[in-house]
Amino acid sequence: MTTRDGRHYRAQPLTTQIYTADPSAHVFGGRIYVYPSHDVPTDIPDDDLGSEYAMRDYRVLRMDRIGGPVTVGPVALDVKDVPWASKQMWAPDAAYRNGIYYLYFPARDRRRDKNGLGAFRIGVATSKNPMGPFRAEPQPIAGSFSMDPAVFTDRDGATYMYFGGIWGGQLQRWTAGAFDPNGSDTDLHRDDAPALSGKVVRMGADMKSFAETPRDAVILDPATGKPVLGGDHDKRFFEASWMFRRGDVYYYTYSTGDTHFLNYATGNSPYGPFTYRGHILQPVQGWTTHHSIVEWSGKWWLFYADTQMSNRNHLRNVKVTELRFAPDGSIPTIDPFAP
Ligand code: FUB
Repeated sequence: MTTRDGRHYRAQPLTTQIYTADPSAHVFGGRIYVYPSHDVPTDIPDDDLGSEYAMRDYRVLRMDRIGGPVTVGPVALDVKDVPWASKQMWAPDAAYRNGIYYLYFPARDRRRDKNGLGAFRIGVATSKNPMGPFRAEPQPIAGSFSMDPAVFTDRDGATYMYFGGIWGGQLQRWTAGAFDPNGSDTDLHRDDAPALSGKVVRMGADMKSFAETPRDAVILDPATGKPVLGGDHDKRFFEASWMFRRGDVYYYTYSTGDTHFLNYATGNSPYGPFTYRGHILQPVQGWTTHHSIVEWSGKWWLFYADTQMSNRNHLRNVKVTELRFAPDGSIPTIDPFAP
């Protein structure tokens, strides 16, 4: 299929049954499970806070092989069953430990500040089935804030959550350690200062708590050896953290938001710092770009989303394509419109 202006889509939607975005893919028990956002139609106009992303529940996708049939699960978690959450069930992730599946998700806290704006928090829900249904903990994870959780378990069994996002993800409102309802809607407007960082935190053994205070996942500019600057929108972190390890290299990957790239930076520790290496994916059709990367059947795969089905920013569809590595570990940039 081609775009409205005649370009060729690299991949086709994994499902056309529902709108899906922010795909977090995992291999559990030899099958591939994708934990996406479940986009829904709304008349809410697009704004810098992402108000049009008014999602209310999650549904899990399952496939036996990449390219094979995709099963769309029933509702795995609904906002009405999350005691602390009010709205905007944004990008989730999942993990498995000792017979339990964990679903991590951001949502707006019901407790509202004086301006009526709920801060984003990150919650956790559990199930014995990777497709759910998941049962939510009554409170968000203590010490959590902002959104886009991505959970990574290292070879030594330690598990880390990467999270955060600027603009609608609110990281710019947390610089003083507490939520500032009067903070900027976008970023700090300090182009010559280090950019806001995504966060990384080691999880407690219960997989439902933070074992420490979240730290900055700092991205260094290879040209200066210093943190990427706030004004460098092609390189700086915006949202959509994802971590994977290949050999002894930790790949911290993320979206640049308003410049619409997926980027990667590498380091030798799950905490970073990470040195910026380049773009993974050129801009897709649609405003947001958000992904996951998994190894399956001897190859690496990039799950991402665009707006092929709707041509509307808030009604997305997830896709998958192969991701390759050069001999030096670099990732050749993928063109979402090339065959
Ligand atoms: O899907 C809602 C938000 O849009 C996600 O949390 C962001 O990563 C962006 O994809």
